[in-house]
Amino acid sequence: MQRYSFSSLLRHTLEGHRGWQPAWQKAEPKDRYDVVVVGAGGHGLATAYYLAKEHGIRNVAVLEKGWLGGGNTGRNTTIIRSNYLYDESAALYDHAVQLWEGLSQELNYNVMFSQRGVMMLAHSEHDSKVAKRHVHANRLNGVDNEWLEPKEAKAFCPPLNIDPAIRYPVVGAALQRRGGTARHDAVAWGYARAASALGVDIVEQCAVEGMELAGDRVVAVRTSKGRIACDRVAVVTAGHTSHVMAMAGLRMPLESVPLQALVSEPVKPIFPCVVMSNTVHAYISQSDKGELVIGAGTDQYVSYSQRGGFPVIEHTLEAIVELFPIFSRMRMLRTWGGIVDVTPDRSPIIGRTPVRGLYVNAGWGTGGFKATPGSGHVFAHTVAHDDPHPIAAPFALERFTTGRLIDEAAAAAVAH
Ligand code: FAD
Ligand code: PYC
Repeated sequence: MQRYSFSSLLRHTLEGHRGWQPAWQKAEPKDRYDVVVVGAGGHGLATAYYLAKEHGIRNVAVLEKGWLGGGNTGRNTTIIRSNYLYDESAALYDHAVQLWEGLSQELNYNVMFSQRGVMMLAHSEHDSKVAKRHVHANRLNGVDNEWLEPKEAKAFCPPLNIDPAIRYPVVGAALQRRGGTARHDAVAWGYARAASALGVDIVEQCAVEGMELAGDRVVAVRTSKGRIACDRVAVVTAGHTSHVMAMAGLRMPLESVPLQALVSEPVKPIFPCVVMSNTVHAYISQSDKGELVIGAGTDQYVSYSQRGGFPVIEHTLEAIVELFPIFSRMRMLRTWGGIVDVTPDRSPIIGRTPVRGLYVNAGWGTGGFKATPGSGHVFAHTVAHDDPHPIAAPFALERFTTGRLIDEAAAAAVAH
């Protein structure tokens, strides 16, 4: 790995970065791979990295129709937590948090993981009962979570308005101290660099446009850069999963809807943690640059437009201003949207499909960024062994025929 001294950094800057070694190699596709990963978001890149690192499968291509990290990975509000209700989910999301805790060292790349605490507000008796149920279930699973009374919530997050007369009064909050945020782009870049160093080909501007089956087995993908033969295909395309899986004749239990976010002008450090209100679909943190990062709810119609409806952010900002009156005069700089793939039970789908050699990792909906390392880790195992990783097994596609759903609508926060 190339290292830079201060004088070489200065020289590179003055020379306009001429001769600067790229973090990952821009590859052109070969004719054949052992595994083709479709989608260079965080999950696809993490999958490729763990395939190479932990399973010795290095003849791997990651094909991306746009630019690396340009999907939901680069569009999300970066909240990380593992306070989900069911045992299966606690295992999956906490596996991810444990990997986050060592990820900068693992990748030798600073992903800026910051465990500043995620506090989820309760605004009614119903909310507080649901939140307390999550607190108890989490603790039984060894996942940290604690109940705070309004004054304790305010002590943890001083800008919070706990006046009981407001429209969404704060009656308490569930706090996961190990939760926090990470830098989304750095996660994609870190995994890309590490995977590329292990021999994985990362091919941008290469859309998968079709799949070739021989009987019930996938044997190749057709792309905008030509046909690529392969033994296995791992689809990790978030909001485009229904479209990609249809190329193999499969219909997915997914709906793709826009989810949007926005950032304010940067200000000095003022907001020390992450706060979410699932009832009003509003969540907020402050980036290291100083911007307030604010997220809204989903639009309630299927769309691939990568932008959301104005009434949705208007509703979110009304709630934010009421909960944090000190932000009422902040100016918002930009908004954007991403297409999220939502399952009926708000849990992901990870595993094999009825087509042999074809695997899918999708349905993370509004909440997959937090799972990136864990998702890639268990999916790589599943693809490498053609057998689900024990943590991934409950999340197989078959649950929609057996009825063993994992209903995380309350924990999924914004996808209900
Ligand atoms: P992506 O990053 O979307 O990667 C999929 C890639 O597949 C894309 O780059 C796409 O271009 C590519 N692709 C699609 N079709 C093809 C094709 N035919 N050929 C080749 N490539 C293709 N999650 C959290 O945990 N915390 C949050 O705070 C949070 N906030 C969010 C806020 C917003 C506004 C949005 C939109 C999402 C949020 N999420 C959050 C959800 C999270 O962003 C996603 O679940 C996660 O990033 C999905 O990662 P991915 O790698 O699976 O998908
Ligand atoms: O899943 O924690 C989450 C989340 C926050 C904002 C969007 N999703």
